[in-house]
Amino acid sequence: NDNALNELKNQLTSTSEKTQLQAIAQLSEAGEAGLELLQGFLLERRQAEPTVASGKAYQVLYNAEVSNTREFLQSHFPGGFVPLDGDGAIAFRDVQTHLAALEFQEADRLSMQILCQLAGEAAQERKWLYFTDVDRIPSDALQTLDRLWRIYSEGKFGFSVQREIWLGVGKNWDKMWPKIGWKEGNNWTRYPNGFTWDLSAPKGHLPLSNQLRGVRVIERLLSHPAWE
Ligand code: UYC
Repeated sequence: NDNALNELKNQLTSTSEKTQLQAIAQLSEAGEAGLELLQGFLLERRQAEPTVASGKAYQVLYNAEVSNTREFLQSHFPGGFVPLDGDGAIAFRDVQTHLAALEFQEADRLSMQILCQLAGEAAQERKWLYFTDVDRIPSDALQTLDRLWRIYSEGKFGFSVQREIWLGVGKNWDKMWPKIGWKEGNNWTRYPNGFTWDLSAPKGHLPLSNQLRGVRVIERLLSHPAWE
């Protein structure tokens, strides 16, 4: 009813991210009226910095499979919710599309591909990063990838999220791995099927960084000047 919808609409503007996310989840199940409120929410935030709440609202609408909603997104956000332009914009847009569609495995693969491309010719050919390559990756590229991962994951995924956890365990990798679901006891989580490719994953689970050649790559990624 109208009262309940109005209450949810108010909750969308809450300063608590959790309250916002709860309201979005309920609106996503409130039929066309709920979707319309979410559309209004996105329009009001079109010029603002994308947030976990606005990213979630976009994701819900993107996956709603309602033709009005599809037309709305197409006319107001034809290039995706986060405006991406400049060098390599197409690759970032691909990542955004998969994240919006909750296709986290493909988004993960493409993210690592972008990092290799930005890290120089050697890394691009090798298709994996050597730790000294990481410093060549521009901060704004890392920040863009991180923002995309965060806003389409309810704030769960992204390098900056991993960095907070890592700092929280005193940079101790042995404590880090089980926390983010990369190791259980003595067993490494197996790529790809051991990993959890949805939002039920633990905080910091994605994006992945292969540990086959040691921790120095992720160490450089999480200590990059981009996060200062
Ligand atoms: N893999 O185990 N991983 C691969 C992870 C390890 C291994 C790719 C993450 C431990 C091999 C990604 C973890 C290990 C390959 C990840 C993990 C291991 C491979 C694809 C938990 C054995 C085949 C991209 C830390 C004990 C490729 C890529 C190869 C692939 C990610 C084995 C994203 C987060 C130590 C044999 N693993 N990886 O890098 O190079 O190839 O042979 O971390």
